[in-house]
Amino acid sequence: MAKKVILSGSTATGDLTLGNYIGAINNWKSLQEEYDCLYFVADLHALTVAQDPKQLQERCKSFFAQYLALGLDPDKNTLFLQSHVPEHAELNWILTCLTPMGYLNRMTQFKDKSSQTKNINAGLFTYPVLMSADILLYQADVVPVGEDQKQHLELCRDIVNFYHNRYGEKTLKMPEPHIGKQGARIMSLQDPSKKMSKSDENEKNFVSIIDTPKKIQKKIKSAVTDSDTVIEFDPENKAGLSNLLTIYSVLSGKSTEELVNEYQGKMYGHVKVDLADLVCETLKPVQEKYHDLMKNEDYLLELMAKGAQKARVRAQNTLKAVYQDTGLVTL
Ligand code: ATP
Ligand code: LTN
Repeated sequence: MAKKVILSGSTATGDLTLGNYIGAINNWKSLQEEYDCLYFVADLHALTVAQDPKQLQERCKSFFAQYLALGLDPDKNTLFLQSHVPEHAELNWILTCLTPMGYLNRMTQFKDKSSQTKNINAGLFTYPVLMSADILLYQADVVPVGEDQKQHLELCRDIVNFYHNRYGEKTLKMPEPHIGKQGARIMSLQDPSKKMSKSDENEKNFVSIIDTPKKIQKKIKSAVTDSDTVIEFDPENKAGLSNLLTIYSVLSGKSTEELVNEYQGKMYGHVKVDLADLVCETLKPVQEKYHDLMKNEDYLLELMAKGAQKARVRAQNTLKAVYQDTGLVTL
């Protein structure tokens, strides 16, 4: 039987954070043995925020190297850049013409992001439609994402329903979201009421996977906790400490209860020191691999080209069927 298709991506708006690693990439990695996985760098999505062209170009290469360094295997998966497969932008247009404005108006990520930005572009508003195109081009069965993307996945499912009602059910597959239980939402280190984001203006809010050990130590030690001293896992009343315990738990493989027992009678500072060491230790081999990869740009570009070629064949098949369904003349 054919393997199930898994697809996911991350927006190239900064370096990957511990949140992305724990909430997404770690999960992607565990799926690569059993499934037919496609993972891409969402560089077109990054353009919804003003980007310096030179910086974006460098970042996309670095981002791709970060995927590889975190353990995504280019032989087991299809790894590519979104803009290298033009069918994403083409299907995006067809789906934009099917999506009611009212549905997009409900998207909370748009509301959050547009309230923080002065110049809001139409791409930020239609962002989830491009995301639907990404998924539907490859007939993905399952889309592993963090909790923040759940609403976008629901919109994608609505779009599939619209499409099925208008053009029939043979071309587009209905995708299912897959949201990991633990670590689905890692919070900001300075403001544990909001999620950790790689594009956060304040870099103290996140740990990037390529931060130096010194920076990692500093950021974790200065993470905001409460003024109490009792070690408890209580995300509502002790959001800062609980966030640190969640990260600790995922990276160590111990449950949060085990950690709470282990640190009973100790101070928050002890948790921070040990966690900072664990994060540095976990990221050490990742960073070594990353720096090696970055020394060899030709190799990175070669892998990108191979990934894009594999992805394109599949994307073209779906797009052709969509063009036929919608009444466009195909040659
Ligand atoms: P941006 O700051 O540009 O919004 P981001 O850090 O929120 O970026 P995305 O590229 O939007 O990251 O997300 C990539 C993947 O990582 C998605 O599956 C998303 O759900 C997951 N993810 C992002 N932030 C977190 C987080 N704080 N905790 C857990 N998972 C996360
Ligand atoms: N919007 C996603 C990144 C993304 C994505 C996708 C994830 C773009 N296209 C398709 C899954 C499937 C985010 O995590 N911000």
